[in-house]
Amino acid sequence: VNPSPVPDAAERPSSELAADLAAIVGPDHVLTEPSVIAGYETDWTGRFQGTALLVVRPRSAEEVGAVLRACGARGGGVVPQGGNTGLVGGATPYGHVVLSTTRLDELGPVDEVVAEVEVGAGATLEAVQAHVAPNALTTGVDIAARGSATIGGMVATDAGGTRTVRHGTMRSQLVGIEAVLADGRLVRHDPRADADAGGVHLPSLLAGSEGTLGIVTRVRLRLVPRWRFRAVALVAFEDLASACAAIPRLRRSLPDLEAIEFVDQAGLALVSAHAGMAAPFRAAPAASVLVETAADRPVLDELVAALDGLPGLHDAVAADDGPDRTRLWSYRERVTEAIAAVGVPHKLDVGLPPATIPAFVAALGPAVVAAGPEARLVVFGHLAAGNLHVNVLGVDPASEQVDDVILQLVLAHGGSIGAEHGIGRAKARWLSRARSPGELAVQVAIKRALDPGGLLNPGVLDPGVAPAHDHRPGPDGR
Ligand code: FAD
Ligand code: 2HG
Ligand code: ZN
Repeated sequence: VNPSPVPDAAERPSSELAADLAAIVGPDHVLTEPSVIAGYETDWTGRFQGTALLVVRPRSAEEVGAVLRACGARGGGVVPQGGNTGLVGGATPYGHVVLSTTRLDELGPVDEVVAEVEVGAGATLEAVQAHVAPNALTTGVDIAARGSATIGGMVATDAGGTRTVRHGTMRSQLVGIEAVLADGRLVRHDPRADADAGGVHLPSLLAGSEGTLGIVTRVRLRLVPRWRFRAVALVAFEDLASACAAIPRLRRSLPDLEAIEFVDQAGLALVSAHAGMAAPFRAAPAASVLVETAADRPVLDELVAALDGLPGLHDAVAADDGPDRTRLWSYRERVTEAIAAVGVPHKLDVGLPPATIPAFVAALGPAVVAAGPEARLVVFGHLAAGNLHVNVLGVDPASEQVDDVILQLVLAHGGSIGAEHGIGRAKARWLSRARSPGELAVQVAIKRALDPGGLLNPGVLDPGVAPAHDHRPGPDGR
């Protein structure tokens, strides 16, 4: 998907800028060779394909500041990029400089007293999890892209994942933050004590800001216990309504509930075939739900008892920690990679009020069929959070028609157009439909105050952005 040119996209590669940046970060960390920068120009799905003026890889917050000052002086946008696993085109450059954060990967000492750790924004989630594991701690947020996704990218998108039912999203894990603003100024929120309130909360301002307000360089993260015992069950429900009705019962009966995740029939078939795993149930269920509980005491019996007698439950497979648990999680965690192996999907990460989920999903089928004879629907996601991932395969990646139909359906069901992946470029033009005018005015005012030149991530989270691919009327008829 190639958005209409943003004003600075006409800027040509500048050897002068490259030389200025090389003086800041060293020549090895300014990349201009087309074959080397190709990986920074396309998103994880392959749907968003842009071009980078160049890629610059600073090693410290001071270098980030100097890079932004140099880029600001020349004009032209800067796109922050971490692991490039984002799914809304938010880290894809369209003639911009890519500022890669992966060298900001320091791992600070673990503070066991308060269960916190300070890490560089470019550290991957997996590296942080491995770093704190010897202290019997882990991160509150966990996502399948842990091997590449960076802490800075996860803060910028306010990532959710499979444990939000227990620990909330990335925003809730933030104790302190360091960032560089568009003019190169360093700002920090570094509380001396855990109890610290009052004033504008910088971590909250930057969480979910998708690289448009500042470049996150360092983060102090709250950690959670790495429980000694886990139990997981993959449960077959006769329909999605029964699966949804089970949520409050499971919340009540499982005090240590960590995940309630959903995969539809198409998703389960796709992932089984892709991963070479046998189908988990004899009859393919309409709704497969993965339930996990974790504590410092054995929890498998408790989980099995909680499932007993749930209305609409047809079958279940349960396991405690070990290879069987990994296998059961694969049916959920590997759906994204199974979809990617088949084609370039349209991805709509949306939030729904729980009561509307069955009706919403029932309405998706006919809506997607109308998108074309080849269209294939896969729905899965974080059921307890009302967060569904609607994926459509077999539709021209450049067309936005099916995206519009689905987002319209989301709003008609009282839902939200972005749940955990962010808005990026993919959904920017829908912002004016999904947020109140007052809320948008505040967002625009904050952006103007912190980045008056519009240097950071042009087009992302921008309610005034032109339709991403072509000039068909937008959702509000413009
Ligand atoms: P990038 O893709 O590099 O960037 C994402 C956004 O953040 C862009 O707007 C970018 O400009 C901005 N950004 C990056 N770094 C910084 C920084 N240091 N400062 C300021 N802005 C920055 N997401 C979920 O929420 N939950 C999931 O369960 C989940 N599972 C996934 C599973 C797979 C297999 C894949 C491929 C993706 C998944 N994602 C999930 C999406 C993705 O991993 C998250 O959005 C993640 O937070 C992106 O991190 P990143 O480092 O790759 O960011
Ligand atoms: C997940 O929950 C991710 O697995 C990816 O958020 C969702 O691929 C998707 O649509
Ligand atoms: Zn998700």
